[in-house]
Parts: sequence; C-alpha cells; structure tokens
Amino acid sequence: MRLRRLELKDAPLMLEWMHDKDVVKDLNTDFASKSLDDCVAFIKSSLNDEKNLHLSITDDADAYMGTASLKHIADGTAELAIVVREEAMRRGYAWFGMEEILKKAFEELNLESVYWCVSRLNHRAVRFYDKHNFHEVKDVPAVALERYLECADLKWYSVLRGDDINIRDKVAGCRVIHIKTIPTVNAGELSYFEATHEIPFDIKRIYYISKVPEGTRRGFHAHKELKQVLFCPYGRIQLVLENKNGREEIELSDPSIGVVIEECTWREMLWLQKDSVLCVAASDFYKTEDYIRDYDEFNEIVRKSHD
Ligand code: T46
Repeated sequence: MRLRRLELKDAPLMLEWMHDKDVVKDLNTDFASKSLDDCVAFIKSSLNDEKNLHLSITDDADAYMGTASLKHIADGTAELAIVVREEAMRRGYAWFGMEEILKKAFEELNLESVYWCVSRLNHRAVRFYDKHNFHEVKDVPAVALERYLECADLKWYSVLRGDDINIRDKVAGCRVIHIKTIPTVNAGELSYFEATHEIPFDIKRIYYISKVPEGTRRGFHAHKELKQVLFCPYGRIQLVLENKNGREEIELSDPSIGVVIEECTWREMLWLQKDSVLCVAASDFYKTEDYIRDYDEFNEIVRKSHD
C-alpha cells in the first residue's frame, strides 16, 4: 500500500466508486452525477492546490484504491476525508490512508488539529471510526459547521496534535500490521491473513498461549533465524521487543493488529488481562537450538551483527 499524489490514470477508478451506489449512499456530496471529465479536472486541480491535499491510496501495483484528503487547510487545522473503492473495503486500505494522511497533517504540515464528520446513518463509517477509538466531539470550528448547515444528524470527530492515536507502524523496527478484519452487524468480527500475501514468509507452524493468569510474564528469549507474526485475538498483552533498533513496547489488544518479527529480537510478554490469548504464526518448526535464552549472549550477537 502507498499514499502518493493523484495521477490522471486514477480517474477511471475514481469514477468507479462515485458511481457505486453502496459507496456513495451516505456521503454528503452528489458524486453520482460526476463524469470522467470531472474526475480528470479534479485530479488536475489537486496538483496545484495549496488549501487542499488530495492523495491517492494505492495497492502495491500502484492501482488507485481510494482518496485520502486534508481539505480547507488553514489556521493550523484541516478537514479529513477518506473514501475507498468497494474492492478496497475491509482490506485495510481506509485505515492505511487514515494513518498516513494524519501523519502528513501533524508531521509535515504541522497542523494542530484535524476534524471530520459523517452522517450517523453511515453505519459503516461510524463503526470504522469508533473501532479505531476516535471520539465524537462537540467543539467543532464554526467555519466547518457552516459548510454542513444543510446536513442533518452528523457525527463529528477530531484528532489533536499529540493525541494517542494508533498511527504506529513499527515497534523496535518490527512492522505493525493491520490484519484484514470483517465485521458482521451484532455478530462480531472475523480477521484473517494469508501466507505470503501479507506475511513475508511461509507459515510452517501456528501456536497459541492461553489460560495465562494476569500479571504473568513469559518469553525472555530471542530467535536466531525464526520469523514470526504475533497477535492477540482476545485480551490485552504487553509485548516488549528489543533488538539493534532499541527496546520498545506495544500493547496487543486489538485482534486486527499483528507484529512481524523478522530479525534477531529479544521478546518479553506481560499478561495485562487474565485469559488473554497470544497467537503466533512462525516460519519454521519448533527447534530448541534456534532459541537464545541468555540475555548476555543475545546482546553479544546483536553487537556483532551491528559491527
Ligand atoms: C516466542 C514467544 C512469543 C514446543 O514444544 N513447541 C512449540 O512450538 C513451542 C512454541 C513451544 N514448545 C515448548 C517449549 C517449552 O517447553 O513449550 C514450552 C513453553 O515454551 P516457551 O517457554 O518457549 O514459551 P514462551 O511463551 O516463553 O515463548 C513462546 C515461544 O516459545 C517463542 O518462540 O517467540 O512464545
């Protein structure tokens, strides 16, 4: 996945979602009446627009999957908008676009806040933002409210600079991945990943750790060659990772989040909640000789590989 400038080649796929009734049914703009020329004009105007940043969310083959925007950029704030094609839904593209555009807002454009709204009837969008822990806000800038005077029953969200939002994509240099997750109304979620599609190795072994009392610590070792994806489908587990990039921790509490460990990394796991489950997909069978259980030995190996 990538976030890049819009290109003219994106126009046909942009028009595709505009004419997709399911995608636009709860949006405030009349996209259904737009033409290919409108899309081309929009893309061209976006290239020299200082008040609005519209970027293309693409797949790994550079195909357009949706648009992530910061609109009406002024006075340290901007309005966020994300829209993705039907094909990109439930596959992590919207969240990827959201994280990347928020990074741009705070790290590159130095904004103080970003806000946006959705119709309360747009259950898919409301569920998406709520799932990612964004909260409804009441103190919305007046200029923003004025733009939506015609719209009834909106839910407003905002993120302030420094807010603890989940825009982390690395922990001690290990990739944090978003596992595809499909919600079913009032019936939970189903998460899945497919070997070699999202995971950079063939999976030879799956194991999971369960029935662990709260406060228990496990791990305290590294692997020489083994690569793993760790995720927590139930509960809350603190994962501490240490390698040549330093020592960092992450809380695993969302079934759609995983951490990929590909290099020699010391790991410690702390059960923050009783009965939390840690699942691991591993690149190889269980081999005792692959374990480094001595911290000094681990440090020596990391130091040597660093020299
Ligand atoms: C890791 C963290 C996240 C097996 O016989 N087969 C297996 O596939 C595994 C993983 C373990 N075992 C045996 C070895 C020990 O006698 O199960 C026992 C408990 O293993 P360990 O003390 O290594 O468990 P954790 O929780 O400290 O570490 C485990 C994995 O071993 C390790 O690879 O990265 O989870």
